[in-house]
This record gives sequence, structure tokens and C-alpha cells, in this order.
Amino acid sequence: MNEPVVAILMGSKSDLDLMRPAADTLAELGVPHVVRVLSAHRTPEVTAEFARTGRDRGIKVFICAAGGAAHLAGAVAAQTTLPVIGVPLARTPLGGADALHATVQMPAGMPVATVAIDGAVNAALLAAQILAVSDTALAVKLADKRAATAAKVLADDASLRGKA
Ligand code: RP5
Repeated sequence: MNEPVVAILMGSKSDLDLMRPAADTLAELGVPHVVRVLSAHRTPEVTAEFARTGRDRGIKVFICAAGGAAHLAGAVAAQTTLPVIGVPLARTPLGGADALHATVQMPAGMPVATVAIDGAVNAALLAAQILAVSDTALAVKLADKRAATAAKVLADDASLRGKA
């Protein structure tokens, strides 16, 4: 695979099961990516350095996933003007509501595009859509994927109506 253009960061290796669909989706679309465990709280310096130097290493979009007091996306956004997509994870007894609030409620001037709780697939698709603004081949792949999604819904509908 070529040099990564999307960095998928997660606060703990225990988040990997929930975030694997993001990597799978990017792989399916042929988007080179890197997956890292980096924590806003446990490795703040390494995380900040990775975010600060991302643009120089060819990263174009960050996806940051964390559960609980989920400050990873905000901590990365504080270090870069690259787009940051936050994925709140349902990893605590509060079912992801804590992570959602921590990720989505950024102060003005420091945007994080927050997807749904456990929204790994949409995070990857949104990252691909950002890249596809200047990548026509990727835009075509995304359009094809949308068409396949629509076709499946219509096939499901037809089968429920006994017409398939
Ligand atoms: C967050 O704390 C991580 O993103 C994870 O969702 C949660 C629990 O981490 P572990 O205690 O499982 O390492 O920083």
C-alpha cells in the first residue's frame, strides 16, 4: 500500500474491535491508512507530536476514536488544521454518551466532525469523501458504494414483498 493519507487513532487497543470496520472500509476503497493506539491522557506528548507532524508525513485526515472521557479527537484537533473526525465509543457503563459529549462539544475555533457512537464506518466514509473532493477515482468508488447500498435496500424490500 502507498503512504498513508488517513490516520486512524484510538485511545486503547481495547478499542480495536469497534474501529476495525473503519480500517476495513478504507481498505475496500483503496485508501492508504495507518492505525495507531495513541491516548490523549496516557501518552499526551507522543499524541501531540504525531498530530503536529501529520501533514508533513502526508496525512490528510485524522480519525480519532475513544471511549469514556474521550478527549483524543480534541487533543489532535488542537495540534493540526487537518480535518479531524471524532468517533465516540460505547466502552463504559454510560454507553458512549460520555464519549459523545466529550468528543462533540468542542469550543468554537477547534472543529471536530463527530460521527455517531461507534460510527467507525461512517468515519471512514467521511474521510474518503473529504479526500474525494480532489480525487475523482475515489469519488466514483464512493458513488458505486452508494449505488450498491441502495440496490441492497431495494432487493431486501422486494424479497419482503415476495417479489424476489
Ligand atoms: C479511553 O479509555 C480508550 O479510548 C478506551 O475507550 C477507554 C478504556 O481504555 P482501556 O482502559 O481499555 O485501555 O481512553
